Amino acid sequence: MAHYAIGDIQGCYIEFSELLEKIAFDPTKDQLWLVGDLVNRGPQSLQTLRLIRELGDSVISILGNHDLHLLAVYYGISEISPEDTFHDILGAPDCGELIDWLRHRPLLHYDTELNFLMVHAGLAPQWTLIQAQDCAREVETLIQSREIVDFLKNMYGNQPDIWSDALIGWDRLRVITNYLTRVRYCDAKGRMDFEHKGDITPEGFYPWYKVPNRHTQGLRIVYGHWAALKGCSDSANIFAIDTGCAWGDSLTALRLEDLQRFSVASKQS
Ligand SMILES: [Mn+2]
Repeated sequence: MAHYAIGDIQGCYIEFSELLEKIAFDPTKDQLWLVGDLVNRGPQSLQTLRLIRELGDSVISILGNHDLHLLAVYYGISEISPEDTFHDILGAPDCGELIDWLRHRPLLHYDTELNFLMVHAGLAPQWTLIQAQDCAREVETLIQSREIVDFLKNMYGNQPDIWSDALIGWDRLRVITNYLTRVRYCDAKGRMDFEHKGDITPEGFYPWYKVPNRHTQGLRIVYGHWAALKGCSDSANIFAIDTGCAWGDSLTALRLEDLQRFSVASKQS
C-alpha cells in the first residue's frame, strides 16, 4: 500500500489518467491525496470530477479556491468568468450529485502515522495543528450545511488579511478560507499578501511556510496552489506539488512513504 499526493489537476483529465497509470495506482490498496483545484482552466473538468468521485474511498480530496468558485457559480453567488472552463459540469445531468460530493470534501487532511498534513494553499503561521484542524472544521461545517449560500455570499474578499483568535462571524470564516485556499506570502506577523503570485518574494514578506517561528514547523506539509514554484519549496518538510499542468508544465505525484516524485508532461499550451 502506498499514499500518493497529486497536485492541482484543474480539469487535465488525460494527464491525470496517465499519471494514475504511471504510478500503477490500485484503488483496492493505494490511497490518493488530491490537493484541490480539481477543476477549471483545463479542458475536461467534468470527466475529472466524475473519475475522482468514482474512485470512492481510495481518494482523499480537499477543496481549493477553484473548487469553491465552482460552488459559488453553481449556487448563483458568483458570475462565471471568461477564463472559467467548468461549463461542462454545470450542464451535466449529474451536476447536482457532483456538486453535492464536492461540497462534502474537507479543507485540510492530516495523517498521524505519516506525519503529513495536506492543505491547498497554506496555513496561518500562528496556528498549531489543532487550531488549523479546528478552523478548517468551522468552515467545512458551514459548506456542508444549508448555510452554504450565505457562506459563499460572504467568502470573497481580502479583508481581514491577518488571523486573530478574536475574529468572529464572516470575517473569521473568510480569513480561514483565505489562508487554507489562497495564501502565498505572509509578513512576519502572518499578514497575507494577495498581490504577488510569482516566485520573487515581495519586500517584507515570506512564503507562508518560511515565516519565522511558524507553529507547524514539526509537521511535513504537502500543498498545491502555487504553480510558479515549479514544485520547489526550498524548505525541509515542505512539499510543493503544483507543477502547473493547466499552464503547460506537468502533473506531479509525490509518494509519501519515500518522497519519490512521478510526473507526466502537460498536453496544454
Ligand atoms: Mn489554487
